[in-house]
Amino acid sequence: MNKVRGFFGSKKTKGNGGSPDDKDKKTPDKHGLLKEPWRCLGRKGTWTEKYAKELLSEIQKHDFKKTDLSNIRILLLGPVSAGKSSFLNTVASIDTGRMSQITVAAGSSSSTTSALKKYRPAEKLKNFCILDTMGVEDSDQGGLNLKDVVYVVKGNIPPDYKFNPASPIDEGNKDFRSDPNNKEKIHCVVFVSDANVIGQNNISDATRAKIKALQDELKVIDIPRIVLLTKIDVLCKLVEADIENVYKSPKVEEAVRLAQELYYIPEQNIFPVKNYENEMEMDFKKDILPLLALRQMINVGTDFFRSSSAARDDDEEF
Ligand SMILES: Nc1nc2c(ncn2[C@@H]2O[C@H](COP(=O)(O)OP(=O)(O)OP(=O)(O)O)[C@@H](O)[C@H]2O)c(=O)[nH]1
Ligand SMILES: [Mg+2]
Repeated sequence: MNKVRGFFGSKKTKGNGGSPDDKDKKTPDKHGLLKEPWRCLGRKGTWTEKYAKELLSEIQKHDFKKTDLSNIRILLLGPVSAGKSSFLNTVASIDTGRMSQITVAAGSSSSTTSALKKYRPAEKLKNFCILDTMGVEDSDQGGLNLKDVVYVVKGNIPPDYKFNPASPIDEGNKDFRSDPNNKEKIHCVVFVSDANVIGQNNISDATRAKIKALQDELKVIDIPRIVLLTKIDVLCKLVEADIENVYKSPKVEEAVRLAQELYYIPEQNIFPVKNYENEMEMDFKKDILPLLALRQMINVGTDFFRSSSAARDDDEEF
């Protein structure tokens, strides 16, 4: 058997087909869990408070002092009710160390969030800010318009801008920033997606078309893209019972595989999470998955910022 360990310790089997040994590992045990995890927490990773703290300090280690940037800017995109605002509240809760609600999260058929909301953690976390948006819906009549998304990513739209799905922003609008600086641009785009919708492979053709069109636009800018798969506790009862089961859950593994196909994003950039939603207390174990996702967002966002700044500096020499 020829195994290579991927990014974050994800396990991949080289060669075609799998040995009987591999098939055995893919067969769930009597509880319904895989015998071998489909991903590991990482070399040093354990489901402990110590590890949660280590992730927290890794996120803060970047030093932007010699640059004109103070924060990596992360944009959350996704359908209505995918869990975008809940992720923002989850990050705020980790930052403050207590259950925090800085934006309204509620299940509803039309988007609860309608303005571009910027959140910058200020207590335990630093180095990044997150922008929450209105849901991207299948039809162009409701939710965020594709044109608006591209303007947000390029930094043309200011925070607190109230979206109007019937009328996308245009360059003549008084709020339009025609020459955004580095601090105003997005450095990492995060597609937030309900793992239950993905897991049932229940994606409409209209949604697929919209995702494809968005991906094509974003590829031109070459901006890093990450997928957050939310509500894994609803998808898998074993995960609801114990978050540690996430990497042994066949349902979560399948949802990650389907997300990879839908978004054309490599597996190491797809993160299953369970947001804080109606908990009364924080739980360090539940902090670990959002922290792993955040760490990657900040790492790839930093790389993007540094390479685009380097390209700009090169341009200036001519
Ligand atoms: N069980 C569970 N529920 C979640 C999770 N994430 C979000 N929810 C619930 O899903 C519903 C929608 O979440 P929101 O965070 O409002 O979704 P949104 O993407 O911001 O939606 P819009 O702003 O309307 O576009 C809320 O009732 C949340 O409590 C999760 O990981 N697990
Ligand atoms: Mg919202």
